Order: sequence, then C-alpha cells, then structure tokens
Amino acid sequence: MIKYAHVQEWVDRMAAMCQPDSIHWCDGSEAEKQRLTAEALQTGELIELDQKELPGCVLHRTAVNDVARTEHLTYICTTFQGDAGPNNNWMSPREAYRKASEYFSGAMKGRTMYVLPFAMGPIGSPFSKIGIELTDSIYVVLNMRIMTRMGEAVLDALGPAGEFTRCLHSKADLDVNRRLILHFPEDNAIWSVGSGYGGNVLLGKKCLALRIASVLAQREKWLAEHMLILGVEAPCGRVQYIAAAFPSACGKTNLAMLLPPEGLTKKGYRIWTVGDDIAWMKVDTDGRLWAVNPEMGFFGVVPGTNSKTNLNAMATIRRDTIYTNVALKPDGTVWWEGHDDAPPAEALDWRGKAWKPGQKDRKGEPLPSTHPNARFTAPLTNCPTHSWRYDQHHGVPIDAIVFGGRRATLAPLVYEALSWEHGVYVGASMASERTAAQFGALGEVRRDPMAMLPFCGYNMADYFGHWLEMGKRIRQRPKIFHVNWFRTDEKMGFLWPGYGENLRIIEWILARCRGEVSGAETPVGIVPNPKDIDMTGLDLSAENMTQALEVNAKDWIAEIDAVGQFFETFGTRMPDEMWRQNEALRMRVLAADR
Ligand code: GTP
Ligand code: SPV
Ligand code: MN
Repeated sequence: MIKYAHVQEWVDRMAAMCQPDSIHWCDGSEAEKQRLTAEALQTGELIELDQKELPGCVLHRTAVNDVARTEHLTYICTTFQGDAGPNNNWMSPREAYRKASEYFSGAMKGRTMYVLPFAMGPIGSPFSKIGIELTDSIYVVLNMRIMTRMGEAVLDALGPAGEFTRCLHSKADLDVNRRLILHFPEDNAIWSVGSGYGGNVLLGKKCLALRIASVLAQREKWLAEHMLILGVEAPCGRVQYIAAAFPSACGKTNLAMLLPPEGLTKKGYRIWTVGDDIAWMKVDTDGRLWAVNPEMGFFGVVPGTNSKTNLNAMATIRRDTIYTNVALKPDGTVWWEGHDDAPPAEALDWRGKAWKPGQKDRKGEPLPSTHPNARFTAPLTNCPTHSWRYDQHHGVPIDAIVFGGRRATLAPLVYEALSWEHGVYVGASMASERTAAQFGALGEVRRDPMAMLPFCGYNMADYFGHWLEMGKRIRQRPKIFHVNWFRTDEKMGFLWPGYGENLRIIEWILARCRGEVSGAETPVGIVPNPKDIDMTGLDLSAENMTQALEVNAKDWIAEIDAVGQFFETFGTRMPDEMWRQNEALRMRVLAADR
C-alpha cells in the first residue's frame, strides 16, 4: 500500500487520539474481504446465512437504539451559524472538535483501526471525490466495500498531495448520549462517533456525497442531490434519463429498479438502473445536465420488498448481500414483513429474540420480526437492470427532474412545473410524511425541500439560490415534474397502484420532454389529460384517476400559507424569486377558484 505523508500524518494523529491496538490499511481485495468476514463471524458482529440459498450473504444486527439516522445528533460545524442555516443543527468547529475528541479518546482501545480509501464516482472521472474513512467497525469496512470504489486504486488516483475528505468513525460504546455526527465543510472533514447504523457511519454516503458534496457543489457550480437515476429505453434505442428526488423511504429504490407492468410489456421498454439514492450532476460542454451515481451499491429498505413490488431488488439481494436488522429463520435464510413467503412458524427477530407470527408488544401492537428501517447492502452490478453506463466518466444526460413526496392529500399524481424557476419552487416547497428512515414520529408531514432537508450541508436559502443559478447555466434545461404515488381516498386506500405501474406516468413525463403530448393547465402546473395515460391492462376507474389528478384550490391556499411560513424561517437570505413564485401560485389558485 502507498502511504503518502499527508495521509499518514493524519492517520497518526487520529490514532493517537483513538488509541487502537493496531492499524490496518484496506486494499479492497477479495482475500481481505474473506479474512474480515471470517473475523466478524467469529465475534458475532456478523451472522452467516445459508450459503446455498444466499451465497455470500450475511446478517448484522445493530444495537436496538441505533436503527436509523439520528438527525437530532447530526451537525454542520461552520464558523458562522448562518452558513449552516435554520435547516441544520449547528455547532462551532471548536466546540464540536472538543466535545467529540472526548468521545473519541481511547475509543478504539482493544480494537483495530481500519484505513479505508474510497472514491465517490468513477475513479478518474471529473465528477469524482476521494475520501478516506478511519473506522473500528468491520461492518463499516464491508459495507463501504460494496457501496463505494474502495482500496488501493483510490490511493493511486489520490497522488502524493491529493485532496481528500477526512472521515473518522468510531462505534465507541454505541451510547446514544455520546453520539455525534459532525460535518466540517470548512476543513473537508467528517467525525462520527457512537453509532453503527448505515447513514450515520458509511461516511461516503449521506455525510460526504450529500452534506459535504453539496457545499463543494455550490462552490464548484454543480449539483449534489438525494436522487435516483433511471434510464428508459424505447424499442428504437432512444434512452431518456430521469433524476428523481423523493424523501427517505418514499420510493427511490423502487422506481430506480422499475419493472414494466404486464400491460405495457408489448411496448418493449427497457429500464436501466443507474442509481437509487444519490446523483451528482454537472453542466457539460453540450449545455446539458449530466449525472453520475457516486455510489457502487444499494443500501435499500428491506420491508415491503417482494417479487410483486420490486422483482429486480429480490434478484439483487440473492447473493453477496449484507442484511441489517431482518428476521433470521431456523433454516439460515431471512424473512421480513412483506416478503413473498408466508411468515415462518418461528424465527429470531431483528433483535435476535424468539419471534412468532401474531406476537404483540407490551402495548398490544403487532410486533414486527424486522425493523421497519431494516436495510440490504448489495452491489449495483447485482441488479439485473443495472446500467452499462454506471462507470462512465461523463455520466448520463438528464431529460427530466422529478420531485415527489408522500402526501395522503393535496398533491396530484403528477404535474409539470411551468418553468425552471417554478420547478425550483416546487422542489423547495416539497413536503412529506415522516417514515422510519429517521428517528422521530411517523406520519407527521414536514417540509423536505428537494428531499434534502436532512442532507443539505449549508443554508438552504443559498441552496435554492444555487438551483436558480444552475438553471441559467444549463442551455437545455430538463423539465421539472412533481409526483405523488401516495394520495389516498376517504377509505385511506392509495388512489394509484404505484410500483411498476408508475411507468405509465413516466411515459407521459418523457413524452412531455419530447414535446409530443399536451396537458391540462391547472394553477399548480400541467397535469395529464387522462386519455394520454396508457391504461392498457390496468383496471383503475376513471373516477379514481380524476381524484388522483385533482387540484383542490381551497387546500392549496392553506398549503401556500404553510410554504410561506417555512420560507419565513430563512429570513432575508431567501431568494426573492422563491417568494415571487409563492405569490404567483396564490394568484393562479385564487383566479381559478373564483
Ligand atoms: P431511502 O433509501 O431511505 O433513501 O429510500 P427510498 O426512497 O429508496 O425508498 P424505497 O424505494 O425503498 O421505498 C420504501 C417504501 O416506499 C416502501 O414502504 C415501499 O413499499 C414504498 N413504495 C415505493 N414505491 C411505491 C409506490 O409507487 N407506491 C406506494 N404506495 N408505495 C411505494
Ligand atoms: C436514507 O435514509 O435516505 C437512506 C438510508 O438512504 S441512510 O444511508 O441510512 O441514510
Ligand atoms: Mn436516501
């Protein structure tokens, strides 16, 4: 392994604080993976699964209080609080380093410190960024090995003076009262202590590829977004790419791996999965917006995954997968709520306790076998539909940007923004019901602009400004849309069947981008004429469709006020254009309601 002086000096300093028994530089090889897996199986950090049914697969259980990102313990540490903005928890860098140093001190005693060089994006691509993570968790090493390009090749690319994000992680004692996820954009550094859960500890993912990268993106004039990337290929060979931002656990993985519904298979579409969580996008010399997925794997939601909802995911997680917090069956395979198979007669639940179907907790509520935020970690190339362009240095050209949330009411199934500026407003005013992906009360509607509220590493008012600015730099602007697969009727049933059927809506979106189909103008944007949605093979009443697409003026007035209140929290830093869009929408809604 090449050990550059500037890397070595930092590793030495961090090791002096954390006091590991030994230090291991990871080369990313297969032999190293085997050795670390064997060690983790021995200590119980990993549990082996049936190797005939699930080759290369293992199970991991997190601590029971460590099952999702802890947003209230996540901080942006900038000199000035205003740079972090009201959207972030803030701590001064001095205070943050002081507090965390206390938790890190001696935290790796009796453990090995692993040095993981990783790249986000194809190595050598102008998009890519390098990070080095120091961690005392084999689980982290093995996950990062799947999620990123990791190992010796990254150090080659870094060079003797190369810039990299300094990522430090220790499980310490997994104490939620001594847990901190700290970002230092001014130092290009991340410190995470006291957790072993994915988003808190796989520092290339949310911490680097979104929070730190969003700051770099603003400076370097590109976009780092919480978006899936999907290609739709028509039989003539034309491929159009979509980037879509939905909040955590709101359908990105599912859409990215979309399987055409039976009624549309005759049309011969092929779907290409480029990414399911993060998109980095740049304006290329052709004036278009191009995107790469900086990751190499999926860290996807397990519950609800089955061959009906996501057949491609089921194929993806059959081998070389790390399962986190699912149920273990006596035969050494795994199960979860929403699995194809009927519940096993008995199993060990995600905490490792004996579990039987129908079991209730102390409050009499059904006790799930699997944590609602249980995850799979699997290589991108395991997915049958993974795009052959995933490793291309220039990425893929984006035709449509889609925003979406989980809204039981208000937001229609799909609508198109009237302009780039209006589209930025649509993204900025996004809201969604809270899911199990973050610690907190489920179901509560919160504003989640561009699905980036937990991930924007700087003041979101400036972020909206950056989006507006990017619109000026793109010569062929993607059209911007909003979708809502989650609207319900009075009986609380979903109005739209979702999953593969979403292709019918994607078809309309892409036809709009080609200028081949008209739409109906409403105050909030352009919605499809129902006749333009291909319903072949789908039994959905016209009434349901009308309801799904409905724009209710009265509800929107309340929404516009709520968005205004949200915008107020950013004070004078909010771009005027966002307020102009809010008021223009109000005028359109009032005019339509007259
Ligand atoms: P993160 O990995 O947390 O960023 O989330 P994600 O956006 O990739 O979420 P994912 O695709 O895993 O969606 C998870 C949840 O959304 C599951 O409960 C799915 O069953 C549900 N879901 C996904 N697509 C649809 C849809 O089209 N309709 C409905 N009703 N539910 C959906
Ligand atoms: C999310 O919560 O949006 C995820 C999972 O994609 S995590 O990596 O834990 O953030
Ligand atoms: Mn995510």
